[in-house]
Amino acid sequence: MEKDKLEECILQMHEIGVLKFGDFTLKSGMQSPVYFDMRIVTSYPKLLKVVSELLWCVAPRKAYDHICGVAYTGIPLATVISQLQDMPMLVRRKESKNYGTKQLVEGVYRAGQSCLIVEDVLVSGTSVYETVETLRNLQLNASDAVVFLDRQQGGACNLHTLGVNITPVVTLDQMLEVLKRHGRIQDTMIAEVQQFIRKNNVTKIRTKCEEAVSVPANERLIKTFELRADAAVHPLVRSLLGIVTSKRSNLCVSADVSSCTELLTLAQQVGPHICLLKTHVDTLPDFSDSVAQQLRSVAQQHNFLLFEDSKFVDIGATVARQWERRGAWADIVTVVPIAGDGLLTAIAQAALDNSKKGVILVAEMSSDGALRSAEYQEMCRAAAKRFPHLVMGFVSQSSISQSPWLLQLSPGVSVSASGDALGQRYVSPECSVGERGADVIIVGRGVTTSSDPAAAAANYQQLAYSAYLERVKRL
Ligand code: 5BU
Repeated sequence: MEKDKLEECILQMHEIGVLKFGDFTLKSGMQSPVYFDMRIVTSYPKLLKVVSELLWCVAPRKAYDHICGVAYTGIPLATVISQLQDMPMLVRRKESKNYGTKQLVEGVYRAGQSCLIVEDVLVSGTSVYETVETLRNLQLNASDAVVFLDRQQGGACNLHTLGVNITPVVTLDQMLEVLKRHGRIQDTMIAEVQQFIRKNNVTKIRTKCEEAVSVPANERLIKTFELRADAAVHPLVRSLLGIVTSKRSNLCVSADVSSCTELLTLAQQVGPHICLLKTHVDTLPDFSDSVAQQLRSVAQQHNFLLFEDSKFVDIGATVARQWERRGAWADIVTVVPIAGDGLLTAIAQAALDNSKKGVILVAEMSSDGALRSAEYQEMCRAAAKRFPHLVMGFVSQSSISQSPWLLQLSPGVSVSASGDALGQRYVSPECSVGERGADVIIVGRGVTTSSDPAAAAANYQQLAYSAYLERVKRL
């Protein structure tokens, strides 16, 4: 995205009164010191076009069968994108007509087609979700949304829980930063707005059946790592949280490199900044016991644990055979628990000392189109309950467990990219920890492709740990 274009757009929005500071009542009834009134942008056609272009820039994919704006302000924005990209548009009514076809969605579409949703401002995500629900009822694939401003009040996380990926052009914090840099806003106002956001960052979406879907201030997210270490069932959770607090690092670097020499070099470089080093040893042709031994000594030297992303998924008997090469050498392994208890039983038997081995269950992946099934997540939670001395937590993208003695590890984190060409999706460290509930972030290419991996790791370390401190402070 062009930074200058965005800055100019923000400054113009401030000039024409899109962004107002004062005392406002939001749609939800909440009192807010800041209000974003995008409706008036339609009176400024050039700005409307720029906003629409910026929105299209953050769309996770570059092709959809349709585009649909959330009524009302999302509609003109979607219209402009539809024109610029030559992409058919659907119009969702707020109420269905009681004459003619009585359709809630106007346009020509087929079941199974994809639709990008466009919104102006995100608070709880309710309006976006109403549009998603309608489109999904018509069997359209409505999993991606873009929004101009994310007010950072939990909407992105709420939507994510419902299988909707929303990407903002800008967050309120970023907007304030631009206004501050250009002398448009006083520090006292920034502090007031930030305090308001911090106090009101948990919102709820009410689905049709009026069930509250929310990001509750759950026990896992409220408690500090120190308190959670004391309450931990698994000794390795205690050890890991001890490392996290003593090194002030909740960063796991994913060492996705091509050779064992590179692996050992990277481990030395990032060692001081990480609590975990994650590997895929099946991608390293020269991995051997001796390399495992060397890695172990680097891990000891820098005080981190070794985490093999084995994704064991087979029947117990097969995993028992895979264990020697892909599991035995590491402290922690990943498991996809779809094959019943045999697999975890096999690991419990194969690990010589269960207190020194840990399993992380893959509950929810970071990539585009990944399974997000409530039934599967429940299977993961139940497996964790049945194997409390083996399972340390989950890899997931949202807070699937409230248990403070279990950990949430989240990959798909980058400070600069929004995804890769093969479906990986990224969020920032702040979003992963602050909004999605990660305890530990997992970063691969964000570090490995940097010209200075140590500095890149130090940056992720700082961002993720600050986001954790912020989370426990605010909840
Ligand atoms: P990246 O370079 O930061 O995209 O690497 C992420 C790493 O985490 C990579 O090793 C993946 O195999 C791994 N990963 C992931 O990206 N998403 C998931 O849901 C799981 C693992 Br589980």
